[in-house]
Amino acid sequence: MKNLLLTTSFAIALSAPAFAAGTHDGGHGETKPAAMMVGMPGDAAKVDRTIDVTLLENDEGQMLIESEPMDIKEGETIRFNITNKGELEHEFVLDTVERNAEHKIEMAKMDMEHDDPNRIRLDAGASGEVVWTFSNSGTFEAACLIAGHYESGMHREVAVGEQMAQADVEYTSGTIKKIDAKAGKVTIIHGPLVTLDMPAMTMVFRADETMIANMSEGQDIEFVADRVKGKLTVTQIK
Ligand SMILES: [Cu+2]
Repeated sequence: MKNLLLTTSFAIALSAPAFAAGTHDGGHGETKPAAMMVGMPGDAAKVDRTIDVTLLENDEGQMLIESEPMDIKEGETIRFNITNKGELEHEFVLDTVERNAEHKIEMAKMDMEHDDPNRIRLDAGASGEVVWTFSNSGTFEAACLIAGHYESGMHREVAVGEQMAQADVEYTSGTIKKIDAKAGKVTIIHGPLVTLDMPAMTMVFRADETMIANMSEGQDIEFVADRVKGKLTVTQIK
């Protein structure tokens, strides 16, 4: 019955891109969102990037999930490339901290081997992958819920941040003093560049052809500048 419910919920999630909410009775008796809080199974053909993960025990008796920081942007699809370099069997489960805590209690009572898309169980030396789309921002968790492993250190924060909205970009106002199209340079009398920690002044920036084509000397602009390959560059203009 559980598999049937999961299949149904994923079909709904896949057929409706704007799918937001909806609940059904999960296999463990609690009410579970059809698409989980932590996100939904990702499309392996549309992976944004890969995070390598190592599961292992160390000499100090700790059990660890090692990887680069799991800082993810909302909407990103990640391939977790997971290798169990330990001597014991381990899991990699993506979920909310709360749900991991609930499942950990159940796992302590009875070791269950799940076959859900948000988790994988690996024998010592084995590797595998979880492809996951993080559709909601928030703080989630990667963990191993085999009895005692979480307590020995097998959990790691998964931070999913909101996509930087256009409104969050700091535009600075300026006046174009001079354009050198050939050199790809533009001189701008500008206000403080907050993100670059620079006061108001007149400075030469790099800009690409397309950007320069839309500029004229004496024009008042709103722009965003950043360091690109070490050079101050106009990256956006309006
Ligand atoms: Cu483990």
